[in-house]
Amino acid sequence: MARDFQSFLNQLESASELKRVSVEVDPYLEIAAIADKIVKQPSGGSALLFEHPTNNQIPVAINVYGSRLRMEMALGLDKNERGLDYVGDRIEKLFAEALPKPGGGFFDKLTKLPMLASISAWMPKTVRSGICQEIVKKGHDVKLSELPVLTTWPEDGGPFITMGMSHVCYKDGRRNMGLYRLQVYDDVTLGFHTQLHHDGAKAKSGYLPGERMPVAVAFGGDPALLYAATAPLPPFISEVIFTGFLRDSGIEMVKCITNDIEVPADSELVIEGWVDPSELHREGPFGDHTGYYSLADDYPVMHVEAITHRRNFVYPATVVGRPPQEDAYLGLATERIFLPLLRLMLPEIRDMHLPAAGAFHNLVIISMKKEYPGHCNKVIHSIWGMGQMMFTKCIIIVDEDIDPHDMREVLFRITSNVDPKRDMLFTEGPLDVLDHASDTFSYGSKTGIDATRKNKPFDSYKREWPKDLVFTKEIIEKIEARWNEYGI
Ligand SMILES: Cc1cc2nc3c(=O)[nH]c(=O)nc-3n(C[C@H](O)[C@H](O)[C@H](O)COP(=O)(O)O)c2cc1C
Ligand SMILES: [Mn+2]
Repeated sequence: MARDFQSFLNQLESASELKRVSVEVDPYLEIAAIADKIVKQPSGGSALLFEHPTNNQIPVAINVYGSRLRMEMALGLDKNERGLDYVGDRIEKLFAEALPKPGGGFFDKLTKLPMLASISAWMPKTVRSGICQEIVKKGHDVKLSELPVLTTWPEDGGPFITMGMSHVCYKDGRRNMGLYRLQVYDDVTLGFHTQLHHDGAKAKSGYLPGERMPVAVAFGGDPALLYAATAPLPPFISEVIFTGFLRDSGIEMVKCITNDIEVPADSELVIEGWVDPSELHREGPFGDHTGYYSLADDYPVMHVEAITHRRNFVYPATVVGRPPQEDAYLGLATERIFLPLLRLMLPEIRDMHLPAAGAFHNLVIISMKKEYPGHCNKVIHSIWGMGQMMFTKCIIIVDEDIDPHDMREVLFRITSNVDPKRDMLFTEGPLDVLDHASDTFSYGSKTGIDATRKNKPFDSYKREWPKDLVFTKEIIEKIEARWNEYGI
């Protein structure tokens, strides 16, 4: 089980999931254009290792997470027949085991001991040294221009770091790790793009103007870390402990050279520094995951104090852009892993699909079992109240027997079952800050569409709802048994 990025790349190469590019390729647009073409292949193409970026000795790895298989490999699930759904099963079991059984008494408590032991195994362990500090550069030796940072789209405001996991510390000591892009302004300053609704932004708002919030941006390490950095975890759950849960073993952490933040010891590269939340600078424009350039806006600046790395490090990058991109597979993992959690609160939900084209927040399709009048509306409103799902612009509900991943089926049900005036619900609420359709920043309208059959007694439909066209089991079996006879 690979626990550092380069071991993971080797594992991918052995599984024919990684291709090396040995000719010189330019980090300015060229690498991005190649990666964009590869990731749009049907199952995400292969991971790429650009061994010779122009004017640079540092190899660039891209599209590492860009397929369902590689996403599963990153979480150590490729040999598990439930794949990504297995993590959801574990979360469900964890909750089921944690809750005391009525009348369970002492023996019930005893059965919880193994669970408590495994939880302690997920905790990070502080170690004294790590490969990420084999080389330490401070003061005048800090030069961000030495990194092969990509410029991904022609009208981007500059080069952007896209696979750096920012570790920050709340004022009360809690830690947070998130994947936020960083615009390279010069050799020692970066744009710190923590969006309004994310924990990264909340952490910095606890610091007074002029105060320095320590930050460390780590790259690589256990391949599951990157997933955790993107997962919509509530603020009280540490992404590093969550990674320990995903891998069933805690991450080794080492203290930074210039501040008290701890970073995964097996990281490829770490950029240490600080952010004064009151110091803002123009950030962007940037070709974003919405498929458009997001407008330039003011964001905090990160001042770099040290760069540390392993002796021969690889620089991880990704292209953010018109879907599908590599992040669609991170989103797929979230869809599968968080479904059981959602079902803990909304057990009527059967399945859920966030199509890549909807860029995470634009479209969610849910299949559910309808049990009372207004049930679909209840689920739609609940989704709008659920963590980062609050951004969803359009929620579509289909019946429990409909596969929400089958877009042909979903479109058929929407177009045939929906009476638009009756079945479309409109409201207003928070939107992703990157949404451009609304007239107002981060606020706008939303719709919920009830595409279920309108059966009595739950719906006030006055006529008789027609039956679905289905062949009987007998006739299906008969034609299957005789299929070769037909000669077609
Ligand atoms: C490739 C990629 C780039 C991202 N860039 C940003 C970004 O620049 N700013 C941001 O706030 N979130 C960005 N995100 C989303 C966050 O990583 C994600 O919402 C995460 O759950 C936030 O965690 P937090 O709530 O702990 O801050 C990005 C996600 C991906 C997959
Ligand atoms: Mn968080």
